[in-house]
Amino acid sequence: MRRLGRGWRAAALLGVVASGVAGCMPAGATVQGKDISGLYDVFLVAGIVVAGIVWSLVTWSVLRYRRRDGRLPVQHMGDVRIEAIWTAIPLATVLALFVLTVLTLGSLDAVQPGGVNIRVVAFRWQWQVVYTDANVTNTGTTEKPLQIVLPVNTPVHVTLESLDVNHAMFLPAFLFKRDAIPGHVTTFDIQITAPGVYPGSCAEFCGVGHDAMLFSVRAVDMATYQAWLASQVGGASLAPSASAVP
Ligand SMILES: [Cu+2]
Repeated sequence: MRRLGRGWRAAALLGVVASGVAGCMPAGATVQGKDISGLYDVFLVAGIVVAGIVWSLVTWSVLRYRRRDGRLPVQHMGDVRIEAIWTAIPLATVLALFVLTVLTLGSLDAVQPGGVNIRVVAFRWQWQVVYTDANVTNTGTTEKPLQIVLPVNTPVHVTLESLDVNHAMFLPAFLFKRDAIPGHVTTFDIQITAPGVYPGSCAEFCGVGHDAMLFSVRAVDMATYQAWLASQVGGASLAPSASAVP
């Protein structure tokens, strides 16, 4: 019994560690990221429950039926009721997680009305953003990585492209990564919920300059965004256009 108690303590410790890890994960600074974060939480809790049940039962049966006098415990071969239960429970669990995943993917791909439009272009080895509503283009350099300025609490329609090889737009604080594939235009929406500067990078090894593909998103209120965008139109800070991209 003393060992059984230890098993329960280990299971409880596992729960505490898993909750701690979950607490360390970013909550998702976008509406879409919060959906992903909610899905992570469901999977984490389901994993803890399943691991707790399996490890407890394994520990219990190992200790309870450990070899003593060579006699076999009572055997339950071909018990249809037990087999039906241990087939139905995992099946229902996996189906529930599958349905939740499909629903979350649907909300991630949903396009909201209104908002602002940007085109993000990845190339070896930098990022370029085109504010298509204002015809403003900014390109990052190794010395001055691209900062994409966006309004908070507004749907942002992003069109993602690559000019050469596979890249990936990765924003850890948004719990978001999307591949940029040459010849394939990818579109998605993000809606940032809190002002701030969110670092991003390329998450697909794309050659020797891969490590230079850093960028950030600066989220500001709508008035600041519009003032900033107006300052960029025809301004001296206008970065090289797409024709300057190698
Ligand atoms: Cu890249």
